[in-house]
Amino acid sequence: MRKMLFALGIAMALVAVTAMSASAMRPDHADKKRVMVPDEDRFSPFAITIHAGGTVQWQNNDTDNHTVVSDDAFNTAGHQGFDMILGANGGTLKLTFTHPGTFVYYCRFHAALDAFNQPTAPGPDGGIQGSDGNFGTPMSGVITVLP
Ligand SMILES: [Cu+2]
Repeated sequence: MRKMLFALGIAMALVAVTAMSASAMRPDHADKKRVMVPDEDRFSPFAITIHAGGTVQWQNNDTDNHTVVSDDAFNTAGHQGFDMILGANGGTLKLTFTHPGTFVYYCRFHAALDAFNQPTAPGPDGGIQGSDGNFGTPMSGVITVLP
């Protein structure tokens, strides 16, 4: 009987440890946010805030390819040198941010950085001129990662 109780105790402890590690691997409380590219050259919303451990998914609902590029000059949230294609017609990208900081990004097809690391619109060479005569705003966004 005593042996059986000991075995039962071990089994219960194993169940408890398994349950604890499963919940640690599956942080259901972590932020999961989405940035959409509508059928035009912009990220929506422009700015989002998550907590460390959270995930952001980009989805491109435009008929053109776009990119998510983050320049190390102002990226303090990790994923240094990030430069990925966000494919047309539903393409997705997902990033998990493990520590606080800012992830400033742009689309290299529809924005560029000037000599001072300021995003600029593509202008007459690559931009599409609107009826107001402007060549749009640089396609960019920012993710703020809080502790
Ligand atoms: Cu783009």
